[in-house]
Amino acid sequence: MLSNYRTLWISDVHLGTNACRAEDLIRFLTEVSADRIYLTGDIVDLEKMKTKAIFPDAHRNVLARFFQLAQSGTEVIYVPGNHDSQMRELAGKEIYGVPVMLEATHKMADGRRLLVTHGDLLDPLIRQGTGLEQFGAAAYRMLVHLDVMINQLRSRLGQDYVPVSSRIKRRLNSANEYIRRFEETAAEHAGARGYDGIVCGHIHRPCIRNIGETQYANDGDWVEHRSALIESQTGALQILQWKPAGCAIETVPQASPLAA
Ligand SMILES: [Mn+2]
Repeated sequence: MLSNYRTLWISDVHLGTNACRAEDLIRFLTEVSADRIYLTGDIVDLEKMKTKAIFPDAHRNVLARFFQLAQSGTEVIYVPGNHDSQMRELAGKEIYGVPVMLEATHKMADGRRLLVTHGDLLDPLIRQGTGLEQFGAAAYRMLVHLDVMINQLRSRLGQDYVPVSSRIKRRLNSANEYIRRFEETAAEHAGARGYDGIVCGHIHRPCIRNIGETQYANDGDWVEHRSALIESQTGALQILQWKPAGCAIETVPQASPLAA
């Protein structure tokens, strides 16, 4: 059964690495359609491909699907991230009907304006207080990378993914502190520029919450969470998660803010 949404945001697919859950994303895209799709960065992991490049059929099929959608009436917009930052040089141009933009402004059904950006450009804006907080940021980035490596190993062994580090991440207070600061910085940045909210990816943590007056939304990733953000036809934001076990899409309850 195909659900058609007003808008769909997908990021952090990391095509070109074993960590990418390309088959799941293809199945997800057969169940979900949207009038407009934002590809919000780290779609192809050109960074990792510099050292080791894989590109199996499933990965090609994901790209083919996006271009096919763009050719057949879906508005597809590509906002590159830090792992596909080379594509930022194509900003202002189109690839097979997909415009490339450094950032985008999304107008919601209710008229609110959201800044759409990958999120890596926010990292330098995050106020780094103590050494412990700086450690948290570094530890978090390392754990995201660890997830990718464990996942690669397990898929080589033919086992499904176990998000070991997501448990560690949740327990690591300094990493939680980094996430909280990232989310707050994102909302502050968008608010200061006159936006009603922000949609980003980058930290691999799906979330929808209000921070002050500003809407913060993160579409997650297709390495660990297999998640996407949608705007319904009536303008409600929601996170969808693909559950490979049941081949089903579940809606994720609004993420509770992390403990301060
Ligand atoms: Mn990123």
